[in-house]
Amino acid sequence: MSEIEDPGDDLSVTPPKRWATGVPAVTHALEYSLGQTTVRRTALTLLNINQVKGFDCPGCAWPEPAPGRRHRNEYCENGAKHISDEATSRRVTAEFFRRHSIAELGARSDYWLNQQGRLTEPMVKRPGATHYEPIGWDKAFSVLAGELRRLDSPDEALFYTSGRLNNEAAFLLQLFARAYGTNNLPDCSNLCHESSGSALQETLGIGKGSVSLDDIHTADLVFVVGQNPGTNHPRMLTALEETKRNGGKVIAVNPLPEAGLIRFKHPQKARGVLGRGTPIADQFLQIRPGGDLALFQALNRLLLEAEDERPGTVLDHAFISARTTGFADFADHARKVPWEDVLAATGLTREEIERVHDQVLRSEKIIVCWAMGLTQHKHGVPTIREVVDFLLLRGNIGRPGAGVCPVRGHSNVQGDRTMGIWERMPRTFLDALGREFGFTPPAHHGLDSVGGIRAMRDGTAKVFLGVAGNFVRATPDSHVTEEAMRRCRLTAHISTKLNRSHTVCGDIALILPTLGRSDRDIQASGEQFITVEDSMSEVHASRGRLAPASPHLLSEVAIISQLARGTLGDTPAIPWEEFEADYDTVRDRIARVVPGFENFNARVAEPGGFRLPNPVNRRVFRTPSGKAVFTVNEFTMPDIPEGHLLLQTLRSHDQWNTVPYAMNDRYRGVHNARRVVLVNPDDLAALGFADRDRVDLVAVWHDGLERRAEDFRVVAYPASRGSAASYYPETNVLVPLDSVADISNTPTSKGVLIRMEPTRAGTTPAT
Ligand SMILES: Nc1nc2c(c(=O)[nH]1)N[C@H]1C(S)=C(S)[C@@H](COP(=O)(O)OP(=O)(O)OC[C@H]3O[C@@H](n4cnc5c(=O)[nH]c(N)nc54)[C@H](O)[C@@H]3O)O[C@H]1N2
Ligand SMILES: Nc1nc2c(c(=O)[nH]1)N[C@H]1C(S)=C(S)[C@@H](COP(=O)(O)OP(=O)(O)OC[C@H]3O[C@@H](n4cnc5c(=O)[nH]c(N)nc54)[C@H](O)[C@@H]3O)O[C@H]1N2
Ligand code: SF4
Ligand SMILES: [Mo]
Repeated sequence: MSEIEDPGDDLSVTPPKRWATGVPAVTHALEYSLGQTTVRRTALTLLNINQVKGFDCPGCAWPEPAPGRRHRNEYCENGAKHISDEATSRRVTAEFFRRHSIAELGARSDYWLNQQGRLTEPMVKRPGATHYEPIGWDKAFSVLAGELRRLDSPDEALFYTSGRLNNEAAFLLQLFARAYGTNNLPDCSNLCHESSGSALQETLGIGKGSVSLDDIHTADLVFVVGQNPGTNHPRMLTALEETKRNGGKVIAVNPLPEAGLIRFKHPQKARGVLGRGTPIADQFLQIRPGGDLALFQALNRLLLEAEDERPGTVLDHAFISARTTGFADFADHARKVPWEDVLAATGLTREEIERVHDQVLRSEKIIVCWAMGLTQHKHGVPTIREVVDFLLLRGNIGRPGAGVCPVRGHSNVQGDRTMGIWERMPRTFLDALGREFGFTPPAHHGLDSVGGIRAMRDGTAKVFLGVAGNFVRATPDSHVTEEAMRRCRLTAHISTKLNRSHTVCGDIALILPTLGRSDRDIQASGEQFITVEDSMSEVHASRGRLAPASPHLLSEVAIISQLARGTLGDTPAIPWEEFEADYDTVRDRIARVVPGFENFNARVAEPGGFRLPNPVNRRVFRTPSGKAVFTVNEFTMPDIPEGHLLLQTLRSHDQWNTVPYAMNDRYRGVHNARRVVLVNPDDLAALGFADRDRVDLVAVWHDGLERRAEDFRVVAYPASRGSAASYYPETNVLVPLDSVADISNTPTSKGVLIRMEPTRAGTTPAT
């Protein structure tokens, strides 16, 4: 294993890749694994990932094929990197914290912090201290429980989770928060697919996707909008390859010509490795940032006009009249969408859009997939509602090969929501929970992620517990957020690895280290497994297979159960000890509280688990009217004044959310640097900049605060005009806390208005 250093900045650029995966991907994954641990542990890890008796990949939420159809190596390059990052042999010990002050750790890069390895024992920072010091588990729980009990109101506490958390721990966490008395359960979904949830709940009556892997395989046409699957959901390319083999078409919509959207080389098949690979997108629409609402409005207008010309042949009238409401108002509005505005907003030509329309007319079964390129814009919710309008028009909802597919991020982000991690769970859920455990859950809504930051900033939230995430790096307006966290009485994190959030402390701070997905979990009743739900509502078991990173680690279920006992005292109707001893008993309760989980333990014991029912697939819509809802969405033109660009903050190929694994973005050809901004050469010329210039990125926002990200290198890149792209979390300083999507309150991480200035920074590059 090599020595770890803070990465320097030594930018080199090669042409963007035209295809994703193939042999280099396999090599890169192995290189990363072997840099972290031994050959034996690498082999053991990789043999168990995504296998029926192994553990679920802790990467993204893309589903595995049915058990009989799984490949021996059912994982991708990035999945292998995620799991090696967890299975690393490096360790962060008490001695490490003695050597490094918190201030010193805070000055290190995200990369360096993560590379230190797995956390090994609970640590505390006491008021006024400069260092973390070891603390026993019992003492740690009593400190945290004591602070929780001391609050004037339970609503002064925040319980943040990322979608890495498993179902059992998530169910217990929300039970604990509600039994304690608050709905303050902000999560990473607030920063991620909340716009999808909001739009789908309103229009279809359930905030989840409706399609299965088989639907993708058998669709006639799949749209991939605002998504970079080659990097972020690599095995989605295998599914799209099958769609194409079955004669289906793919249309990609993106400001960037992402490698995976163009060609795919299957890494586990000779044909893929040696050949030119499969072309993925039949048509690539290089849209202007934020132009998707206009695009789908134009497609809807074309469908209505086609129906006028050939009545009874284009729209699914039987479906529209029996199962939907709002069609007339929607149609009135859609017919009036002006073409000149559509072309300006999308940057596309009318011919390009008409070509898509022709393909739509030839396709009986259509799926639209999307991710952060839609959800993280101010008009993310209206955009997704317009996508639903588009699908409803031809009855592309609730039948095989058709539907909505919000492609989820974290491996169990969808499951955590199903388990009740949401600040606004519906009354029916709260009532069922209260009945099962003999208490009255609070009825008023809790705080989401942005609301939680405001509350800490304003001093109305005082205790923060973060589970399985990196809150200060995941959230916008880094300086504001860090200040807010520092105002807390106590900040605590249940984590596997060191990250920046551990260095931004309240008066007291705790690090509570835990088992990862790959670690064996043994409790009083024997070996345990946990469960997860993927992006397509498949629920299955996951069993850790490796020796735990340290003998002092507790599982997340154990930590939450012990904390709950410490805080709430004896709660006869909530048997925390039993839950900790045997996770089957947690699942028995989930079965009684959460619809769709009846007989949970028996069903999850089946190889591959089971799929949760989605009423939309029976064309049952749980909206107030009982019907799917057409919506009227005001046309929005992203406003980019002259001299400015709309910046999107996105992921490089070599990072997992807030954690860079390497300083590269391999497919985009960016090497050894992360402080770069990708801009179209024509925009650069118009703005008076040149490739490799050093610039500051300055956000334009109406509160008068200057938000500046210093010393970035410009890279001339084939991005759509008016757009700029740069990596998160380095650019989170630029996203104003109050710049959020309408309705969903999701930070507008893909729509930050900026200007570039020659850098003010000295000649030494920042890390
Ligand atoms: N390797 C790896 N895998 C991951 C993650 C990771 O960090 N690393 N993170 C996981 C998580 S939590 C999530 S949520 C997902 C995220 O998955 P993605 O949504 O694919 O992630 P981003 O990198 O944010 O990329 C956004 C994509 O949308 C495009 N885009 C930006 N703005 C627009 C727009 O206005 N219109 C359109 N049409 N496109 C736009 C960008 O060019 C980019 O291709 O990935 C998950 N998987
Ligand atoms: N500017 C900008 N900001 C964004 C985004 C963006 O596109 N642009 N994307 C947003 C999105 S989509 C998301 S989902 C969030 C992600 O935000 P988070 O989910 O909060 O962040 P992660 O980087 O996934 O969290 C990494 C940490 O999780 C811990 N961890 C890993 N595995 C485990 C485990 O098994 N158990 C426990 N207890 N801890 C574990 C490790 O300590 C690690 O350091 O960021 C959001 N922020
Ligand atoms: S596609 Fe996602 S879940 Fe599957 S192996 Fe890759 S990272 Fe893991
Ligand atoms: Mo996400």
